[in-house]
Amino acid sequence: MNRNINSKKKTIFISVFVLISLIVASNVTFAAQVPENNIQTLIFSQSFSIPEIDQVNDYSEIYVKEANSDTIIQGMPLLPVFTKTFELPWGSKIIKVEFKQSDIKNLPISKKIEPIPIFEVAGGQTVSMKKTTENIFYQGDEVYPLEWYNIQTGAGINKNGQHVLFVTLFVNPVRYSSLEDTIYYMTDFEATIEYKQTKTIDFNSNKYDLVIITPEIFLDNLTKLVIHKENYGVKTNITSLEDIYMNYPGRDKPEQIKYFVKYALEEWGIKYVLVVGDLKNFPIRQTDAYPWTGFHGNGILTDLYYSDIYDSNYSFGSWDTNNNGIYGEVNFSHSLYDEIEPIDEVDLYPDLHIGRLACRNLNELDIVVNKIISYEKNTYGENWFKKIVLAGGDTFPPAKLSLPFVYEGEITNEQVAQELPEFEHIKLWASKHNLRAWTFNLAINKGAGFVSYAGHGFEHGWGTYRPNALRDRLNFNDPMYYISYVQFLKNKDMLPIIFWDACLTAKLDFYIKDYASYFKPLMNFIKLSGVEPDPTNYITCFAWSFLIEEDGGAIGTIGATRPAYSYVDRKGVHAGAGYLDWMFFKNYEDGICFGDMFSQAQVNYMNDIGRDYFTIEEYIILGDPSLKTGGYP
Ligand SMILES: [Ca+2]
Ligand SMILES: [Ca+2]
Ligand SMILES: [Ca+2]
Repeated sequence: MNRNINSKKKTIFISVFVLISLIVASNVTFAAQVPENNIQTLIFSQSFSIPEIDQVNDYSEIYVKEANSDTIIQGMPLLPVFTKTFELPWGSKIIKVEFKQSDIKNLPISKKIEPIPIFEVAGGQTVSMKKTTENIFYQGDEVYPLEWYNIQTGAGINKNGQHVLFVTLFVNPVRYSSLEDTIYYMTDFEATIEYKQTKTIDFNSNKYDLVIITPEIFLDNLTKLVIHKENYGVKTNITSLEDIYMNYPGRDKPEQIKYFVKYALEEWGIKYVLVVGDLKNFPIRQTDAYPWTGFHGNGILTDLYYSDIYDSNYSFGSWDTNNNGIYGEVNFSHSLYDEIEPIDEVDLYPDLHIGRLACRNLNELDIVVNKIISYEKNTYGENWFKKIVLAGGDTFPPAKLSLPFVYEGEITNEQVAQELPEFEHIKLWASKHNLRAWTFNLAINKGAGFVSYAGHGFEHGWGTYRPNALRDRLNFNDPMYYISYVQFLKNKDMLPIIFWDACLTAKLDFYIKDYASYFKPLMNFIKLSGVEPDPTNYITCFAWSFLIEEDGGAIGTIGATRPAYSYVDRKGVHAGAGYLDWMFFKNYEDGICFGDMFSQAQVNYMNDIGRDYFTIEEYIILGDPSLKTGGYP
């Protein structure tokens, strides 16, 4: 493969752009000239207010005004974090980091600092949150977090579609000793980062914008979509899987596909990859980053594998750096601090945008292709588009060990709503008594550009609790929605993009035994029959069912291939599925493509919180990533 690396002009352009954008950001200075040895320097400083201490119930809560994030390690103390992300030109390598903090001061505290809840699988179906100071940290003499700061790098695309190196500083302005009942804090710091350019690639060949990868059986029926995309100036290539398997190297089929995507990125300058087929027709990567093995599957299914091409050293991201055939390995055997240790180096920052049409057959493909064409042609300027349906309830009622009167789904919905001030907000909330299967369908039938549901989810539907429910299992008193209700959607051409901030809705390997786990008689019947069901006999999952609904449904959905967690309290959304949900809508702007919104949500998540392998990998797009939201003018 010939790589074009001689585009000096473009490299200079990007350096200048980054220089300007960073100087505009507060408190950042750059060396004005590039010295001869090519080493550049970035200096960033920040002051912090003195920490405020609040006593809430049995715990102390710590606030630092300038902090923009929190610690998120389950079972450990909840402390403020300050994060700052820099975008360096693609190919930059960090040579040196210097971090100088002010003199450290301390304050005594009278109550233990509030622990972060532990998410546990409870009742065989859903996940509960448990707050406890059982963690060995609370009895020990360590100071937490262990360091004043750490730094994270990843190679990916930014909001403007440029390939960059993300460099994020995570600073802990407050550290805590439980044994001494004391917090230690800084009032300012200065960080100096030296870096130099080690590599360049010209990603701007502009031969194609979009590559559709499909098994041959779907080729002919995709011609219509290619013509439509070309008509709107989206240069589209279509390549068959059979071709890729003949011509590209790789240890297995997903790796061959990934090498082809890398080729298309470097030689053609593509931005979008659309893969076509369910798991029988198009493979997916299974990774190890799943904490609840055996509970609705083993390992995580993810298409991000195909779009995270480079690691932070700009090498091909194999996701199996120890070469043992297990991808995205992590160590969940909790150390003292309950941290997840990566074993394989996985970058996770997407280098292009990906989505999947999980078609089982030509009939499903034709339905979805027709919907995409009609959506992009007819949506522009329609009033219905500027509405968002926000659905949620009390995701973790007191029976799930959460405080009363904290309605996590509704809190998440509210944060999403604030990101879309120009949209009409249709709130279907358990606390308003208007969240029901029929009100959900009615709201979609009236037309909405987006739907955000935050609550519990299954392979075949959703359900959430009424406020302060005292039961720990959902029942018919709670708002519930099943896959069989999708057929009653008659929203025709008014097709929303739906974010399922919930477990399992995109479990592409859904099969009869998953279903039976909810219905004991069916499970008993399977056991009695003595025949082990075929796990590759896939059933249509909930998120996909909205795309193949002919009279309406959705134009695209985002869902989890495995159970998910969401960390939300009365102060807002901190991590997990809810954070990704919030970031997805935060990235909406007029005319943005579906895939760009989602990739930037992934980037924001990692820059704000860190590499949460579980959440970032398990969420996938079902739909066309190059879909123009709101249609073409
Ligand atoms: Ca491995
Ligand atoms: Ca990457
Ligand atoms: Ca709650």
